[in-house]
Amino acid sequence: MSAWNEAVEMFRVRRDDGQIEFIDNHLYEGPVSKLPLHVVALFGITSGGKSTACRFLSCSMGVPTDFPSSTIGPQHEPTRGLWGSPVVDADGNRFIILDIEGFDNSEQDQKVAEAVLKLLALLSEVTSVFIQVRRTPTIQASDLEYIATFVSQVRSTLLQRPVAAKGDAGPADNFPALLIAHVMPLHLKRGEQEEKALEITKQALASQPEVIQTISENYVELSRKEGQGLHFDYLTLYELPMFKRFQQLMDTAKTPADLQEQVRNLVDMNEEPSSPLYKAGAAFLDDVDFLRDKIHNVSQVRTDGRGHAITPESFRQLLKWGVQEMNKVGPLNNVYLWEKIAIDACTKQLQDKIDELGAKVKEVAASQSGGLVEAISAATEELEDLFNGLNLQTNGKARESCDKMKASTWALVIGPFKDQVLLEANKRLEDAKKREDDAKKRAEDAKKLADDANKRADDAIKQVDEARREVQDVKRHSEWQRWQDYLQQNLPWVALILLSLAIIIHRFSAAVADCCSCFKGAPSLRPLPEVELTRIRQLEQDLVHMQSQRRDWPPDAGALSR
Ligand SMILES: Nc1nc2c(ncn2[C@@H]2O[C@H](COP(=O)(O)OP(=O)(O)OP(=O)(O)O)[C@@H](O)[C@H]2O)c(=O)[nH]1
Ligand SMILES: [Mg+2]
Repeated sequence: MSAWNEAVEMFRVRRDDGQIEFIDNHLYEGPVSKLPLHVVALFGITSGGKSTACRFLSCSMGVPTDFPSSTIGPQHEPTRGLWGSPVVDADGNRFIILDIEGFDNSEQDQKVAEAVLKLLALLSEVTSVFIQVRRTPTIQASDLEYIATFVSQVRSTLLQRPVAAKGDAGPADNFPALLIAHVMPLHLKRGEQEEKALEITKQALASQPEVIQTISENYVELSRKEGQGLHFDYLTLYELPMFKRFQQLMDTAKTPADLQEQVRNLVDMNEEPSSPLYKAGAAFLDDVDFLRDKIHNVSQVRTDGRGHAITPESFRQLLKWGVQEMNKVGPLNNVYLWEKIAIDACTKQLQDKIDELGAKVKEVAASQSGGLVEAISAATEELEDLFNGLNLQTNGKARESCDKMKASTWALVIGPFKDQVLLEANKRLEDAKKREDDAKKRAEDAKKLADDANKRADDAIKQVDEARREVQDVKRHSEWQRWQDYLQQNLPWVALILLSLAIIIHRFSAAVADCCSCFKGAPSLRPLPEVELTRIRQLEQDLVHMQSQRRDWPPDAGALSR
């Protein structure tokens, strides 16, 4: 087992005026600060054995803590204020053990006693398990009155019971569990301890039912026996008979393991070696382990005013703010208390963020390189995001007041940069105007260029049309030329063919006519066939001659008529 941890002082009660001082320390920091926390608080009358129980319980839970315990007798130094162990991982959860200044301390005056009660009132909002450590020879029903009185005092004078809670607290209600750890020279077996709790409850119900009612309304139900809901559990811590030796071991043991080993070896010579009480030290340590197991069994994380699990961080908020409120006069409404705590929590987060963002903005402003407007607007947005992420109840006081705080503090941070922002904004405006003019000019130039381009394009189209037309003309011309050549080459032949045809037709028709005239009578007036033949022959000769000299075509009209 590792070395002793120092117990952490969390509250100091000023002896002169009973004011409670919150001592902010590292207890609430680190990676566990946002994880659910089980708070285990030991309370009871002074010299009851609370600090001793805390020391051994912390060893048993794995976070051995040097809770300052007092010595019996004139040197008795009582615990003052509130001390805590570091947060410990046990049974898969995180626990913190608290040792509270005892009641009825001879040095306490009324104010200090009230302050202790206030501390308990505060703790009743976050504690998962309250352990009343008592050291009386017996326990009776009337002994419960003490716890009931304390609870009712807390509820009636300091902290109102949540309005939502009605009747007995059920097993899962947001209330603490109550264990009574009775330091006595009796070592009860496990079953016997539960029997004892039932017996005490039955006795109390018969004689003082209002006491049981108060306890049932303010502590969760832990079990049900014979139809009776038990709102506390009872167990014993074996009271070692060898006071001096025990205290000596606590004062001198080098390490927690060393202490546990030596305590385990403590034997009670007055007991028979066969008796379980012979091994007194082992019986005591066994009881402490049983107390630890009970804690693991009954402990459930409490929730804050918004229904969120208590964490080291919210625990700190409660202690810090709660104490300020408790230092004023009660009674306190617990809704109001949680509101205050929520306000403090969000105020702190906002303030941290504002400090961080303010530094960034300052840096940008100092660099004089522009961008201040963007820096401020980005920072404002980041701040808003944080605020919205706080999930404060809509229309709640906490939201309203944190919103106000945010607005006013942020205004104070960015106020000094107002002139610089204005200058930057004006310059931006001018630049923007200039840019707009430039853009306009560029647009005009572009339009002009576009017009020119359009015009050039039109011209080009025109030129293309013209060229196309020219090409067509050339094409047409060359076509015509081709025809001309063709005709020049082939026309005489065509004419010759046609002429031949005409002659053939003529000769044929003449022959037909002659034939007919033979049969019908007088010869026709047509020239004689010999004359005709001569003419045709002449014509043929002309044609042959012309073909040899194409240029003379057509031959003059006289030649043809001959
Ligand atoms: N023999 C014996 N002595 C015990 C036991 N528990 C506590 N003591 C002694 O009782 C004395 C007071 O014990 P503390 O643990 O300081 O008691 P406390 O309740 O913290 O006292 P205050 O802080 O003054 O309220 C110490 O000298 C312890 O040694 C026990 O179980 N057996
Ligand atoms: Mg003490």
